[in-house]
Amino acid sequence: MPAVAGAERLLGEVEEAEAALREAAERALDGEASFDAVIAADQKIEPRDAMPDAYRAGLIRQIAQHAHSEIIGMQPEGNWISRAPSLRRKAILLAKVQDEAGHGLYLYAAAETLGVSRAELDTALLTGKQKYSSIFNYPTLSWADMGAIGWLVDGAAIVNQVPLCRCSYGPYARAMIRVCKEESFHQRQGYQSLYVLAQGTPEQRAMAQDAVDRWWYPSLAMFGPPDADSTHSAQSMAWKVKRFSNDELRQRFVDMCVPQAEILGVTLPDPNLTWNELRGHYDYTSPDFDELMRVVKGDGPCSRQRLAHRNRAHEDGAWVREAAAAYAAKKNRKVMA
Ligand code: FAQ
Repeated sequence: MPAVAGAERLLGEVEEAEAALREAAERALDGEASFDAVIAADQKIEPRDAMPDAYRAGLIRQIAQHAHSEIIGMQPEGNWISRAPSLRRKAILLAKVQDEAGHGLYLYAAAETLGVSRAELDTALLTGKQKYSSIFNYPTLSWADMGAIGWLVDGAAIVNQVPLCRCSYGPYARAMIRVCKEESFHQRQGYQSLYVLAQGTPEQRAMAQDAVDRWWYPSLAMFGPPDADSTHSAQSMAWKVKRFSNDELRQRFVDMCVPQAEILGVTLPDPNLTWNELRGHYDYTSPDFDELMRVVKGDGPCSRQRLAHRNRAHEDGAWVREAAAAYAAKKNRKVMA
């Protein structure tokens, strides 16, 4: 591209960015009326925009829980990195677990734009003040669990998270785009891994079926309580943070999994799974929501273990944080000099 055209294009981009900043500043002055107008127009709320305190607090709650889930979610799979059956599977699993750490970081960064610090978020997780997804409180008992988690847990995460790419808060929506692309890759690798087992020896087939039997209902519970009991859904949907209700997304997940299970050659552990012509959906048995609430409150099979492990890892990493902070301070001093 000729230099002049390149400079003109750059100037155009700068002017566009400045106009967006002016517009955002005007919106901030306008306060609540502007917030309502932005939501009604299906546009994005940005960090410098005025927003109701409850919108800010609700987003911090959801984004933080989501980030914590990605971080704690590394544990059940990390358990199998040293026991993967081949170098190829080990490399894939390592990369997947690293991706989850990355997702946690994008999400913590998105939460920080709302005025909460990373240290506050860390403390809230480590002390159990803020929660993380129920699913990561279940144990990973066999290698087939890696396939089942990829297929079902990442599958449920995608169904829940694709609509979040259209969430009304800009930094969260943008973080979700990349997260969803990576989750989609995770789901396919899980499906492929489970498919290999499901076509294998009788022992491997039994292992695949057992993993599906154990992960099915906890995966359904990931979508949260039924709509009637959901405390945040109505407000969250009015603010276009959530685009679909818990039950709508759960149904979408069931409808997606039934044909996939048929191709895999595994059975979903629900005798009531039947196509309902009238509804145009599969009927299914709901997960045990009392169990979900017990797990959410910290009484899951691995809840204590997961939090203790996270606390140990945080303590073990203290020297890395200190070294990184000292290095950043040194670099800053050089820039100022
Ligand atoms: N676990 O009023 P609602 C992943 C809580 S990432 C724990 O319906 P809301 C990637 C809820 O917070 C998985 N708590 O709440 C991966 C609220 O509690 P509070 C994480 C739950 O927010 C894959 C109360 O119950 N994904 O898997 C759960 O409107 C493989 C009442 O519920 C996200 O975080 C639960 N399952 O809807 C990583 C997505 N369900 O705070 C590694 C973003 C409900 O009032 C390996 N979050 N609660 O005390 C969301 O979409 C929503 O927050 C929902 C819950 C749908 C989870």
